Amino acid sequence: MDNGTHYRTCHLCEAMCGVAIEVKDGHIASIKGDDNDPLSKGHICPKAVALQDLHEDPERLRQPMRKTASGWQKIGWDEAFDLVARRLHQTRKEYGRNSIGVYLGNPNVHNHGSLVATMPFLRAIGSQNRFSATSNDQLPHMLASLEMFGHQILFPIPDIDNTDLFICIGANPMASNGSLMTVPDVRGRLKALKQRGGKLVVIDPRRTETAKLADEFHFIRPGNDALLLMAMVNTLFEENLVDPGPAERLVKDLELLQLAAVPYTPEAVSGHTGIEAETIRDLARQLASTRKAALYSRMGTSTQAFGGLATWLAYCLNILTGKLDTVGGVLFTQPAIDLVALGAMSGQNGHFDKRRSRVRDLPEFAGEYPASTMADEILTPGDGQIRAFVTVAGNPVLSSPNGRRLEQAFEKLDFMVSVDYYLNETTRHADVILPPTAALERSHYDLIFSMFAVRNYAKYSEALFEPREDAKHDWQILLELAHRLEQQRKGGRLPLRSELGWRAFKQIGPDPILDLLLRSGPYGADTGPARKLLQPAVDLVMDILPERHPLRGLARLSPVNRQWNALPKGLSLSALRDNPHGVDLGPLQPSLPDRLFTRDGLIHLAPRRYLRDLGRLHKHLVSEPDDQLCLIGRRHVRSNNSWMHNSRRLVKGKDRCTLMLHPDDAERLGLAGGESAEVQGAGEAIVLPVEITPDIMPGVASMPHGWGHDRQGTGLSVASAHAGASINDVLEDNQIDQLSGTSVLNGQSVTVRVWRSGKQRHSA
Ligand SMILES: Nc1nc2c(c(=O)[nH]1)N[C@H]1C(S)=C(S)[C@@H](COP(=O)(O)OP(=O)(O)OC[C@H]3O[C@@H](n4cnc5c(=O)[nH]c(N)nc54)[C@H](O)[C@@H]3O)O[C@H]1N2
Ligand SMILES: Nc1nc2c(c(=O)[nH]1)N[C@H]1C(S)=C(S)[C@@H](COP(=O)(O)OP(=O)(O)OC[C@H]3O[C@@H](n4cnc5c(=O)[nH]c(N)nc54)[C@H](O)[C@@H]3O)O[C@H]1N2
Ligand code: SF4
Ligand SMILES: [Mo]
Repeated sequence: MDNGTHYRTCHLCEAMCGVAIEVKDGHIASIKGDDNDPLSKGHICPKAVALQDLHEDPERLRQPMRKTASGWQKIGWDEAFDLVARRLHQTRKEYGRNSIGVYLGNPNVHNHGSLVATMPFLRAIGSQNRFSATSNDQLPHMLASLEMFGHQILFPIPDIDNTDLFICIGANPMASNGSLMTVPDVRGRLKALKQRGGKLVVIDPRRTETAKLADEFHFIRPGNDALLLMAMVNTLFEENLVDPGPAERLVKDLELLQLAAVPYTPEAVSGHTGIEAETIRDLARQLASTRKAALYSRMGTSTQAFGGLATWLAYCLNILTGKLDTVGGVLFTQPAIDLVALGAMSGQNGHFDKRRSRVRDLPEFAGEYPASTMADEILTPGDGQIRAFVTVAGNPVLSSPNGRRLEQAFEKLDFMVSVDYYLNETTRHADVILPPTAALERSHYDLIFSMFAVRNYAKYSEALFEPREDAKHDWQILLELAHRLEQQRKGGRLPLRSELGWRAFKQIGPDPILDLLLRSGPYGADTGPARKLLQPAVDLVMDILPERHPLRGLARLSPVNRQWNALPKGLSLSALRDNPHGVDLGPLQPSLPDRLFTRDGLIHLAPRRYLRDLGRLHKHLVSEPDDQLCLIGRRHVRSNNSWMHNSRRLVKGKDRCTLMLHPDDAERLGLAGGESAEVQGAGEAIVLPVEITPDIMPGVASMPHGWGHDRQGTGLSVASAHAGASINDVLEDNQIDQLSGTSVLNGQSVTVRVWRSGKQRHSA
């Protein structure tokens, strides 16, 4: 890279901030916010500097590694690919295709090359035993989108820049910078909301950094959001406040929802939620009476015992009060590369519960089983038992519940391979590690988070540094493995056509595919006269074809679709290269009914599976509220899941892996601030320092996830020196939201006691 300033998207979290990276003599001299980025306008968070730390980290692996009796050994790529393909194929041949397990971690969705290569890779593996971070995260949102709108990644995004009331439940965007809402500089945007007279309401078991900006804040007892939201639905019907507005003619099963809400009066849920009945009514009234309002829920409401119901009800509330498809409410985006429409075109709207996992009979979602059952599938003997495992950009030992059990499971495998550039808590169990290039050595286009942004926006970044000659991108690794696995399956040789196909794919890579998708997308290069000619035909097609016809999908997608006539045109890869700060494609726009993908073209307010799960919620409603201490998670702006603790600049300062306790609980337990507490779930106990604060609800303890770097045999010296403890060593993997299969990461009961230093502490 020549000296000068390079503009780029920060890929670390969902906010997609534009960064300006200054390079001098082949090194990064500074990383600043890009003032000319139309979405982030110069905003960055403290993590942006970690782009440099990650790039320069001497402990980042740069060559394939093989575990031997005498330790890790560097090997060449060809040898590594051969070994991995051979071992995986052997397992498959001996025990069947489902004997290979695959786990895909979060950074995959920040990497367009991986996204393009994942599908052929998974096909080549051919196993149904797939897992990902989704079931520890946003699965309930995907399920609600699938059930209600007909497509698993069609999310209603809060129009935060235009709203007058933002109700934020179970999310802390001030720390996380937003999720399923790409919102760089959320502080600035919330400040602007207040300046125009708007209001921020936060509902959380902890008075979070976001809550501290709120005009109104309510503690909620963890795991009870479905009750709160049901009582808000109940109030809307009781007080005749239901008015779906733009969605009026499109909603189906309104009466079923009304009926379902009957038992959940504000009085009935008040004990469990810890929120007064009148406050609940007032929340419902405010939402109904503010024309531009958005109710937003995230991690805290999705990864809990009633995550499926809570997320569904959050969507329902926006619809019942006319916020869906309203400027200032929640809207569907229109991204330049429209994976929603592309998916629908090929019949890939998503699916749920098409098959069930072998050991615990849990439903698949989008072809994946819940991460909480990974260890069961490895440890339980029988037909279909997982014997070899692949992780790609994931650290499930720290990120999935009961990480200790998962570690035991990984040790039982015949073979394990990790595509990852760190020797960490997960990859230390692998036999082979295949490290990809670092992010600054590859180009970047945010295929996923462009779809969730609070403004339509497109940006492409060139690689900043030339990769080393022997380095491989994630997509190259995945395609090479896929190719070799296919060859093995066919006895060593592929038919000429498919051999050529694989070679071509490996030659081309993801960027020409981006170009094709950009050009043929809604903002694609203007087809000029051809468009005039084609337009009548396309209009006809749209009018006469049945909703689900593939041709209709094609027409919907093409830049000549009349629905998109008003959109700016001309996007292509070269157009994006000419605009290195990114291209603003305008504010979110109403898009109903065109953007619905349900078979009947309607919004399903009361899908059966939610109604069926209400039995469980009702049982909870009529149970006695318990007073056990329960554990929840939190995020900090200087940390990102489990894998950025090797950056000295990010981990410096005071210990952030602390157990927050309310003063009343601390007193009851005899714990003073700074003292070590032992936290015990059903399995392991962990030890961490206590932080006493009135900002946490009595009866609730909070600690961050992604720590616990004291395991032996990793190659992360900075992280190990700031080890912390892993919340997922305490959380059980048998607690899931029974509707969706999502892990319960918030609200599990724990016992906390003073830790006496004489006692044996778990050693890795
Ligand atoms: N208790 C609790 N558990 C949680 C959560 C919680 O809130 N509470 N949050 C959950 C959520 S939302 C998520 S998304 C998951 C995340 O869970 P995971 O995705 O399993 O874990 P990460 O910590 O993101 O680890 C990412 C891994 O990818 C590697 N990596 C980073 N960049 C690249 C790359 O470009 N290519 C490759 N090949 N590898 C790369 C890193 O070295 C690291 O090993 O954790 C979940 N777990
Ligand atoms: N700095 C930083 N940014 C990140 C990440 C990170 O690790 N660090 N991770 C990224 C990822 S992968 C994701 S998915 C997003 C997540 O982004 P967010 O969804 O904003 O995640 P959190 O900050 O964990 O906020 C969850 C909130 O839910 C609250 N909560 C816990 N239990 C309950 C409950 O039962 N009810 C209610 N109402 N609230 C509850 C917690 O106290 C917490 O404030 O963040 C992304 N951004
Ligand atoms: S908020 Fe921070 S980590 Fe997230 S994209 Fe922006 S600079 Fe990167
Ligand atoms: Mo996540």
